[in-house]
Amino acid sequence: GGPASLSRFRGALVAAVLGDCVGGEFEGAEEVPMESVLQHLNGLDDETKGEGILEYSDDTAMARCVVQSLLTRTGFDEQDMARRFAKEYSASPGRGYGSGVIQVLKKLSSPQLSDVYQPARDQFNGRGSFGNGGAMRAAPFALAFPDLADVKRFARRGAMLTHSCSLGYNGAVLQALAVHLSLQGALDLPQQFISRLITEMEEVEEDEAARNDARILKEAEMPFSDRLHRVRDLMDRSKVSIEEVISELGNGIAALHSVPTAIFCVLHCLQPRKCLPENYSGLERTIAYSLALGGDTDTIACMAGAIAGAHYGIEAVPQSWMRCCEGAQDADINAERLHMLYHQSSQGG
Ligand code: F2R
Ligand code: MG
Ligand code: MG
Repeated sequence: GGPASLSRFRGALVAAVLGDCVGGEFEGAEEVPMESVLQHLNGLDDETKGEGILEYSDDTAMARCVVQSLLTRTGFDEQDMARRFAKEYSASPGRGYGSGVIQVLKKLSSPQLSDVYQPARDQFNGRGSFGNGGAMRAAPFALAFPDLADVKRFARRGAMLTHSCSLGYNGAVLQALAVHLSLQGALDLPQQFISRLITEMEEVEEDEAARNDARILKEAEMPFSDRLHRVRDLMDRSKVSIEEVISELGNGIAALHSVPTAIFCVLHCLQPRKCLPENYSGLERTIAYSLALGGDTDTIACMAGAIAGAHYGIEAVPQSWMRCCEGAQDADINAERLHMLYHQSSQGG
């Protein structure tokens, strides 16, 4: 489809769920042989397996809250979104949430709470979380707002409900930007895509609070921009090993060690790769490659899935994968609703 087509919206939201569901198998594993990944993915073609056999985790649970909130409120409403996060956690606490964010979600359910951003600010002795929990649920912001400034602003504020450290919320901004650009067809020109992300993030990271957090955490002055430069360097190389990707970009639970990695997975898998089956679509390649990195596989595959799905569209999603993953059908329906909201907004309605 063309820029911002329905197929791209469906691809983005559905593939994020698939990445989370199929990635759960390997989350936390240090080494994941590609053979094991392909065996796991081939198993999804087994017709005898029931619907929704692979459960989604916190990544999808929170993204669903973001989607429902944006649709119900026809825009960003922090009170509503915070209430949905808290309610979802209390209804299904066993979705594999980060150990820190649980405190925030419990506090958000208090009727006495006057500032919904306060619990996030109290995390980690007032430093806030730099985990990737804000980024893993950021894709819907790109699917709700056509304007780039809105995508950045609301992805940031949506993440700050749980992640007040700039190394957490700026990861969400970067993920939402990547989905936004992919939706416009920007991955047709990969070099321009990465350059645009670098330019945007350099502007985002000019901020005093971001510079201060980076200093305290002893990271590069502009941590995400720095990692995106590394992504560009790796893209330019004819051969890159999984070990090099992990050592240059990371595969961990911090937004800084997973959002640029997810972006690299998408870029690296735009072409067929020797280690991956020839019959795989670009979307299948991206998800399989994300799992083979090990570490935070559900989240990296979820974020890479959203960016890749926005590029390839729903046609690249295997039906068998969709049948096996809890929440994939719901995502498909919600993508259509977001597509309507997005196009209403772009017409000024
Ligand atoms: N949590 C997991 N996976 C491991 C546990 C699975 C579960 N126990 C099970 O077996 O089912 N996955 C999910 O968590 C990630 C998103 O985490 P989020 O929402 O960012 O949480 P949190 O707690 O805010 O941060 C995660 C950890 O990062 C470290 N951290 C963050 N900020 C820190 C800071 N300022 N100082 C020190 N450490 C900081 C802490 O260890 C946090 O617990 C996704 O992978 C999702 O899939
Ligand atoms: Mg998870
Ligand atoms: Mg994870």
